[in-house]
Amino acid sequence: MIDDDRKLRRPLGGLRPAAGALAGAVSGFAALAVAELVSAAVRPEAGPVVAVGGAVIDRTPAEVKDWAIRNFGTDDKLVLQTGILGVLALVAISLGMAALRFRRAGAAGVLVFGVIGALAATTRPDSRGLSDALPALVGAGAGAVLLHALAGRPARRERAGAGVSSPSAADWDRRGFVVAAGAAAVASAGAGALGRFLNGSRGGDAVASRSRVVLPAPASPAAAVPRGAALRIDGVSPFVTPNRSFYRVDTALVVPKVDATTWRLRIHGDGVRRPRTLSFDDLLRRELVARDITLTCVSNEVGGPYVGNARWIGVRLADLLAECGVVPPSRGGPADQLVARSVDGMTLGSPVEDVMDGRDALLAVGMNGEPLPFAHGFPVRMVVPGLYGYVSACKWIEDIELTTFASYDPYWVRRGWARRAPVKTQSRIDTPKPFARLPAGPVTVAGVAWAQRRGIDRVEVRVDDGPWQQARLAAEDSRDTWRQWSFPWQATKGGHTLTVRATDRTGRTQTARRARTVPDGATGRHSVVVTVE
Ligand SMILES: Nc1nc2c(c(=O)[nH]1)N[C@H]1C(S)=C(S)[C@@H](COP(=O)(O)O)O[C@H]1N2
Ligand SMILES: [Mo]
Repeated sequence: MIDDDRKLRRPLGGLRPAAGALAGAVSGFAALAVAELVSAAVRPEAGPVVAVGGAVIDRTPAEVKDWAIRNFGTDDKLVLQTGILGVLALVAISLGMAALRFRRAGAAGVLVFGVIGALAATTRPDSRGLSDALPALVGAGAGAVLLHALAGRPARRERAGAGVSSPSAADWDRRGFVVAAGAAAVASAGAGALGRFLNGSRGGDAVASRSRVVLPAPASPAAAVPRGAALRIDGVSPFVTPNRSFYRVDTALVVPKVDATTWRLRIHGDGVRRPRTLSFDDLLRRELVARDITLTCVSNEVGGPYVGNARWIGVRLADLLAECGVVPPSRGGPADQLVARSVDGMTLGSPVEDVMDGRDALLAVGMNGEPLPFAHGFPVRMVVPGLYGYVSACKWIEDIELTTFASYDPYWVRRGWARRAPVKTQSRIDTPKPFARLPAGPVTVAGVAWAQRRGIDRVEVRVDDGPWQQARLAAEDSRDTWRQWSFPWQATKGGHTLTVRATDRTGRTQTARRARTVPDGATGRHSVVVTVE
């Protein structure tokens, strides 16, 4: 045992560092693969990469999160997980190289990372307790044992006898090592693939419950979208955003799959004289309304993509709250903040006053004619017209607590975002695209503008430093939806900057002052530079 190390050093000869790196990489891979397999038995959210990723997201300052969204868009989570895997690969390789010299220390290093993963998994807000530690611990255990074995894989015992000609001891041992490492890698790939498969096919009950949902016809249907609300112009965002292209912003590395048949929503807190717990069927039995509402993310840059318009079906939250005995603060109620909590531990806080002021604040069960997609909050989410998503649109909701702004800061507020965040008036040029090359002559400039709760009254376009010229507004669906606009432009040769601004029904024109998204939404005007040839 004592001279394991020496034995290895000799046969592997000049390949020592490479062998160490390989041993480390294979052991790290094995650890993650076993963790993946165990997470399929526990729950996918407990997997170490998911858990550490979640912990990183939670600790990411608002500026950095915004930078990530800006640069990677909805791929931000993929980038994060790839980054974590990259770091782990480097660590594993280093540990493998260290293990050749300090065999125990290498294995211990792997275990340390297992403990980090386990800590992350058990301290997630949606953690189910100690069982969440298992994937990381078992995975790291497997990785540590493997690294210990590979790093110390003894040379061929002097079985062949010194005098017997064998091609080369070094070759034999090198091959033995490579075979062992290769076998471990193949076995790990199998375990990992099985884990992936099981994690991917999990949530069967949730999927089945969603496919069985039949949304009743809303007692209060949405008014038909007026003819003329949707312009027939190439390149303009469609008036209704299809579910598959609706933007998605959330912190969930694994999309929660909630079984609607066991789902419950609890309503409780300050001034809730009749607390209630509702099932999905309880909601479907209530009067359903359908409403077109444009949803916007506070992280949307001027001209950015995080805005979409859908026809939501749901129950009116204000009615439900009133039945529970909730009174808005303006009528003496004690609670001014409604905190919504999701199954993944997210918290979002909305002003009770806004939710109960007569607007169509919904507990939505349907989106564009189908049950909510899993990524958009199945079975139930909130949608409140006029408020940015992070202060209103809780997906996978399971709890509503009435409280005060003074006594509780929800998730995003703790990370530097504003407590209250009504949507700001904004407009966007959808066509032409930035840096487009266009032929001289007539060009249709077009896009969307939104000022939920207020409505859009005017959109103007400016070419270079010219005068503001009125764009043609499409018909208004409701003041809670965005409004398309178009502007016929006689494009002349050269480079041009097109700028847009909107004026809402309060008469206020979108400010030119640029503000960043943090803390309560970007301001400024969208412009697009084009070249006319
Ligand atoms: N559970 C949960 N709900 C959430 C979030 C989240 O991270 N977790 N993000 C919010 C934010 S910031 C926005 S903008 C909207 C986006 O909704 P969408 O993904 O359906 O477009 O969901 C909100 N609801
Ligand atoms: Mo958001």
